[in-house]
Amino acid sequence: MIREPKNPIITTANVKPSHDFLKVDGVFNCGAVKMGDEYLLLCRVAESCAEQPEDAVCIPIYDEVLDGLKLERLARKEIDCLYDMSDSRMIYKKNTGSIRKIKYLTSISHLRLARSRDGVNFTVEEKPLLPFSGRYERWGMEDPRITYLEEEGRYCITYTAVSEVGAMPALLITEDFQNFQRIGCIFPPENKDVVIFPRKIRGLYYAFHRPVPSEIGMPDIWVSTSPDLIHWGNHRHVCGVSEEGWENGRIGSGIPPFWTKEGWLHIYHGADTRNRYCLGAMLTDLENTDKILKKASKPILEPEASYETEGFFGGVVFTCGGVLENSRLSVYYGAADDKIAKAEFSMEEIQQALEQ
Ligand code: MAN
Repeated sequence: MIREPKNPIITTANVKPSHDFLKVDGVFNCGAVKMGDEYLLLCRVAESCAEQPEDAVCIPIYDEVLDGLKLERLARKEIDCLYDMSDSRMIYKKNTGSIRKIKYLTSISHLRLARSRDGVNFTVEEKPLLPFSGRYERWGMEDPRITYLEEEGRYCITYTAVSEVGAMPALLITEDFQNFQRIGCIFPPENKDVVIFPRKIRGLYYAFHRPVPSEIGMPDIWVSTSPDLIHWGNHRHVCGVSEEGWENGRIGSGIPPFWTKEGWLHIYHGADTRNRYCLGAMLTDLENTDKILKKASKPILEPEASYETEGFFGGVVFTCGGVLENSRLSVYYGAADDKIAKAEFSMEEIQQALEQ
């Protein structure tokens, strides 16, 4: 595995805020695709208020009635008694009994395209790819994945629509990254990390996803099928978190799976209970996609470089996209929830990792 020497390849310094009253907190977790001779990264850009007033903390929220951003004001004098702000990503409401309830996110994310001819030097577009839409995106759009449907010549973009009623996977379809068909939310909350397979199997679309049960069960990876990309069923459990070690907290799909002769190669993330995120690899059966043929026991990428261990939320490598060319897999990943980095793997070394 080779970390790109120019890492991190995209940072907040490369991204213009979407509004003059916002600042960019992070550019990370990007979907990736090669379209013609151009590499496209669809990045998650997280923004918060550029300047906070003395007496309040302001949080940008999309208001679907106004069809624009509004600011939620939390009075500073109330913060200590009402909210737990110890996690840089979210604000919890204190004293809600046994359930730890997220009250706000500290930033709002949108999707932004970055383009490159060489897969390393990217230019980030000046504006969001598309506006927020509807009440389920009030807290933003996160963690996009791109699947090129080989037989149809169109791209599926899955992302997490976030609002106070939950985190839900939503779907956009495009042929050109200019015109989009909004399919809306395809799984109920809480669910994240949806990746659609690039080919149909026995006439059906397939997707891995990650529901979050609140009582029985754990945040594990599941697979479901659909005749039309809208209605999903036939839910099957694929892989659970481990009892101990690097993936004992939560797991979720990363890159849409790659078809190989031996099976679907699936790069995913695993976090421990202390929220350290690594990348793992597994191979699932080409037809019975809930059957794991091989699984690497150790992570294929861990947060070790300083840009991975330090940042908005340190100790995180999180991928949503990669490009496979000539038996080399370029994995684009979010590092510490505020920048984008790249690591290159040969298919041989991934094969070897799957055997161990
Ligand atoms: C969440 C994910 C990502 C993020 C990680 C680490 O579970 O949805 O958006 O990168 O946590 O903070």
